[in-house]
Amino acid sequence: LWKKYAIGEFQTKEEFQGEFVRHVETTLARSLYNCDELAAYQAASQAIRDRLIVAWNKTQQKHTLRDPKRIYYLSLEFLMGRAMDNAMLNLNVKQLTGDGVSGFGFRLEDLIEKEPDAALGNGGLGRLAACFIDSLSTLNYPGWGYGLRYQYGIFKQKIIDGYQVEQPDYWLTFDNAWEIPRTEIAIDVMFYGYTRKFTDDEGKVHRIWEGGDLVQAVPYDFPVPGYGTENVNNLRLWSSKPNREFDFAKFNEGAYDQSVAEQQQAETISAVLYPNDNFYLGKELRLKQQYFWVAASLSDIVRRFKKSRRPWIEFSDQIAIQLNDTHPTLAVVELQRILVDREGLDWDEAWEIVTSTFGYTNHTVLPEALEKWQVDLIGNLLPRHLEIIYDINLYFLQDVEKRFPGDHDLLSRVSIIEESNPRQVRMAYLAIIGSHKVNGVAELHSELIKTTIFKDFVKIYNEDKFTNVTNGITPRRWLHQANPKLSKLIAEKLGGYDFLNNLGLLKGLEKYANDKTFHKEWLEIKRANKARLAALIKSQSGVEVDTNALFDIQVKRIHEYKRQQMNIFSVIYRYLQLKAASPEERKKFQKRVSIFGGKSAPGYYMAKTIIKLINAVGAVVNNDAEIGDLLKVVFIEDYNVSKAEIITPASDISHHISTAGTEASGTSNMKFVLNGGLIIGTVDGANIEITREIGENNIFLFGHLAEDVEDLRHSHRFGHTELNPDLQKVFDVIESGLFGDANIYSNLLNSIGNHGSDYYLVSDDFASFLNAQQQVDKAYADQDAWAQKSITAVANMGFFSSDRAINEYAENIWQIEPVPLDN
Ligand code: 26Q
Repeated sequence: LWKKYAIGEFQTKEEFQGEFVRHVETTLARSLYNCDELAAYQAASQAIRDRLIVAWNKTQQKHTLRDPKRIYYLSLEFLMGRAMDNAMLNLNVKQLTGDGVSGFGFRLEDLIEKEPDAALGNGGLGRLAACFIDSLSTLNYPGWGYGLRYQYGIFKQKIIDGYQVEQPDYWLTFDNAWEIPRTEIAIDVMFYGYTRKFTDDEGKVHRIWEGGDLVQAVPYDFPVPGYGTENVNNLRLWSSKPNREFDFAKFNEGAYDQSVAEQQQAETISAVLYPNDNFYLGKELRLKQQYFWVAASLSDIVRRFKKSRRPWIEFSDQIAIQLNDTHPTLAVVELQRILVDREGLDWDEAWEIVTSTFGYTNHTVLPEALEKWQVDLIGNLLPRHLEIIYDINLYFLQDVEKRFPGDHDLLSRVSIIEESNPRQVRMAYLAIIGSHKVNGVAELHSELIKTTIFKDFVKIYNEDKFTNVTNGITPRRWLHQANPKLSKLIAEKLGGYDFLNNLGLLKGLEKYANDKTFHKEWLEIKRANKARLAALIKSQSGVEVDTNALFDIQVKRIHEYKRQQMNIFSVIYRYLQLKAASPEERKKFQKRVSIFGGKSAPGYYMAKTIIKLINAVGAVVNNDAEIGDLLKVVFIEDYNVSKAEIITPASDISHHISTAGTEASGTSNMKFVLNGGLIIGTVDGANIEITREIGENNIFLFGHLAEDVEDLRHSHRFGHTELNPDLQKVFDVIESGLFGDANIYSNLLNSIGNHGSDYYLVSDDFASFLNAQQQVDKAYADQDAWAQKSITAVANMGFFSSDRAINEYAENIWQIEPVPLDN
């Protein structure tokens, strides 16, 4: 395969070294004698970039020539992580690059570490977008990502005195080899202004939008290489720049200072990623970001379509646009505006094009995460768009009224406009109405949206407007790159690396599930990965952990619904049991390292309290000589994609313990199992499908089911529910001040006990959770049985490749085909 499709000219170490030296001397204007690690990383990345660009150009030319239907994936987040290792693996040049740089006295691992993460996302949704564009390229689909080029990614997390402190992530300090600025394609985007009626020569009445402020959108292109193919797709990220003409006017009036101030205003639009995960904040700047990115992307897409000189009716035969959550929903309105106001199409004809172009993916049922923008905010910033939203709503409600005459409750329930004070635009409803398909991200989630938040729309539309595409992850980054040892062992058994393009082939491992020699190799790799994580922990927090201990991991955004609080309460419970035990009894306990990581939204008080509690527990437990290696509690600072690549392969068990019905899918659950870690989880999100695939003997499930949650919450409100007694013991010791001033934790504890609502059912699930933990300890004691579970699980993870997910989108939603490779 590689011979046929290998990209790039440097075939040998020497040729690479020639390119490397050229870049040190010309691109960096330095000499080899004055080349430190950072410069070496930069030179190596430039050499690899050149190879990428060659293939990228070929791919884009081929697509221009053949003009196939393309998918545009609109996402306000792309959590890409580092690019170099991935590019080397996909271009199949890692070995020779490593040999090449070592000839100059560098270690490739050290150079890789010099690259800052492209952390342009919060968590699951952003990382999903990154996995999806990897799969689009790998499967030879013509597909582009469109996003924002934030100057500051998700903040860097410091832990100071046990508390989270945020620091800005300015990731563009050094030249970024992985992006190509396209200053020549800058696009003007308008804000504010007013609308005006106007009659054309034929007496037709139009409304136009004018008189607003202009900001320029400059694209930066990020090549996205596929694996085992020469196909390289494009991720286009927009950066905001002041509009030159606009500046000049002010400048000429002599208002130089004001002109510069406005310039800075324009630049703020793409300055910073909003750090809330699963939480909606109605800030004007966020709305500006959304429109800026949507308008630039659509202008680009429409321009490309117009170059083909096809009739408008063919628009959706050529173009599919996927809305990654409601963040790009204004695209529905913007396309309708372009078609009607600018291109002169009739409303109905335009609307048909719009609705056959868009698909909408929902990622949450949490009410606090659903976007609703104040009508006045939209009306002021985007006056024409508000008019169009009202028209879309009018026609929609007229249709509903015709089909369900007299049902006024229904009309007010499904109206895009919520008649609250102030009035709000319900973005999810607009996205549903403007799309031909709506999908959830795991089976349970897709059922839940049909029966809860969107149930009226199921009645209004055909049931098959709503569908499911279960999430997936790319095995290239999350197995091959993150866990090279395991990938190699698997390749040895399966006779090659084909499984990286066809993850179903992992099934071939099943026949080794009872092979004791294989168990040894398998567990040895786990041990090595645990040692790698232990070194990271030691270097960061100074805590020494025993790699013989069971590594128990929960890394993800900190959120009450994800229930890190329940996990740390169970750790405290374990500590109390250890303390109460005699030295003899203690020896029977399974050694554990309880590892946490994740960021809290800066303004999320409860989540920050949970972080403080975890760190405070660590400070007590880790310094208790009586306990020693029996229990360690670690909080890993600044969890990000690069750290996930170290952490994921090192887990024995990981936690995916959201209150049933709250986690739409989860994707780290898939990463952990693919790397041979088992999981303890609730019957929620993709855990359910993981169980179905790998077998219920190979997962530790616990807790109430989604269907019971409503009743339980009701009983909290009206019944007298006692706190679980074991949880009460935990609360007692927290309140005794063992982990510092108890007042710090009182709001957290009162949200659960003390007549708190315990909305996330921590107390209701606690007994079942402790029981599942015991099962884990018991199972881990038999290492061969454990290895057998782990191997069986990995063998059955093929379904969770993002390649499978992307093929489903392509077939059922986008109607796109791969573009075959040239020979
Ligand atoms: C909205 C408005 C204003 C500011 C921020 C936001 C915002 C930002 C990010 C709202 C939500 C998000 C992120 C949501 C997210 O990551 N959801 C996760 O998506 C994953 C991929 O489908 C799922 O696996 C997770 O279950 C889901 O929580």
